[in-house]
Amino acid sequence: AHEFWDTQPVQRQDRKIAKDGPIHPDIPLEKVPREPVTLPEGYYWSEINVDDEAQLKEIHNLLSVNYVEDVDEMFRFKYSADFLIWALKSPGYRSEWNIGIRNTGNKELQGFVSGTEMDLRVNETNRLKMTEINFLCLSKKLRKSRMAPLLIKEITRRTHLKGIFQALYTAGVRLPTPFTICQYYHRPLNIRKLVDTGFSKVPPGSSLSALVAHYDLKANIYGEEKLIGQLGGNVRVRPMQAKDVPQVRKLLNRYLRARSRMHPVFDNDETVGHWLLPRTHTVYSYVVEEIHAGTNNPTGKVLDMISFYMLPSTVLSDSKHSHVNCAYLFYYCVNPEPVTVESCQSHGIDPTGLSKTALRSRIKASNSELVADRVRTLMTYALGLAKRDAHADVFNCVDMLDNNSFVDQLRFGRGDGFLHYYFYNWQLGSNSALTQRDVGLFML
Ligand code: EN5
Repeated sequence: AHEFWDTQPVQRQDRKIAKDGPIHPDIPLEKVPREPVTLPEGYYWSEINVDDEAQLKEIHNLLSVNYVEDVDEMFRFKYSADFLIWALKSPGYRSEWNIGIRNTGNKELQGFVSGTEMDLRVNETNRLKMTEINFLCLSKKLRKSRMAPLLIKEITRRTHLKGIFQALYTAGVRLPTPFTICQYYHRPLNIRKLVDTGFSKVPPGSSLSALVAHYDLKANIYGEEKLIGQLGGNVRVRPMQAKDVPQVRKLLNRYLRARSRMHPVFDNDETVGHWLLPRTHTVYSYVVEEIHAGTNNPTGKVLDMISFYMLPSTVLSDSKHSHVNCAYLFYYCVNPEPVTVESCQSHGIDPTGLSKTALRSRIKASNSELVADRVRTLMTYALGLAKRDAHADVFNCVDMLDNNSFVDQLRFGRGDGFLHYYFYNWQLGSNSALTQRDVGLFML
């Protein structure tokens, strides 16, 4: 039993539900409490102004010392101050959703939680406004104080005040009740350092030099020229620019809708620009653009996009390295020329004798393969780019979306961590459960 979660509108493990929907109805504004949740004696609520460098540093410090660790307490997430600006100041952000708890005595920041409004599609039919909850953190000395529920109740109240009644969050720990559980995968880029810090082990019967060879990004992975053929000849890869935003927005929305059943809907260019335009040491994004055959001149058409963000982990054990520099796969989209009834023969499908439905399902399967191939090619680039441009030691992802199509061939290995996805006040019908592959939403 969970003292707190059992009182909250979250999906129950054992209950069968006919269809997707809220657990409690919307609450009229006049029924939402005007006063903040009561804190224990000696603490007070404090809205954090991220524009103020000093306050930003306070969040950065709180998280650096107290935020998420792996099960063995060997590594701890270390979000940079620039990263937090990116995460906490997206277009339309509300300062009152960056909530701190301070000590009355020394005014020190002891707890934090943030909310970001987003537009989500879940299972085709439902478009929902949700609050994405992140960076829930209490200082270690308050860990047993039962104050996390107070942070959650207060961000819930402030969300209700804005007429939003659903939320989305992820956690490494299992709570009541995840709608899907993803596993982490890791692709070493600097295996010596990973072994030095204990992030990676040399398996029995192997050796460091064998691992170095195994994880070497060969010229045909790292170098650009040789890969161009794989992407189809007349293309090149370059960092994403502001002028690409409108095209990327369309392609990304289309890809997420086609390939997943739970994903954000990007309805304006400003938001896409915020999340995807490159920021040194924080987010790296690249587009595959078409070039005129035999020249180096772009046609102006963007075909694919790939991005990753940088989130180092502090090494908590004794090591000559203080940090592991981790790249995390972020939004991507591929758009291969689709197979159609007209073009199916050139893709090895013989339509003669096939029923309409049989043909349609062959074409669908063939399109999935095209997508998988192209995702794999794109990720090959991403590994090299993460190493070259961001000096990443390891490239991480979870087994969501189309990620199963590359992890084995590109030599990712399973990590010991899991990412649980949760809704607040939204439950899924028994016939519309979501698997890892259905997830098209990346969290920071
Ligand atoms: C915020 N909204 O457990 C919620 N990380 O596997 C965030 N393991 O790094 C929730 N234990 O497996 C975050 N190396 C949840 C994740 C919390 C952090 C976490 C895991 C993910 C992790 C590493 C280090 C393990 C250290 C010992 C790991 C193995 C890598 C190896 C490379 C070669 C191929 C096999 C795997």
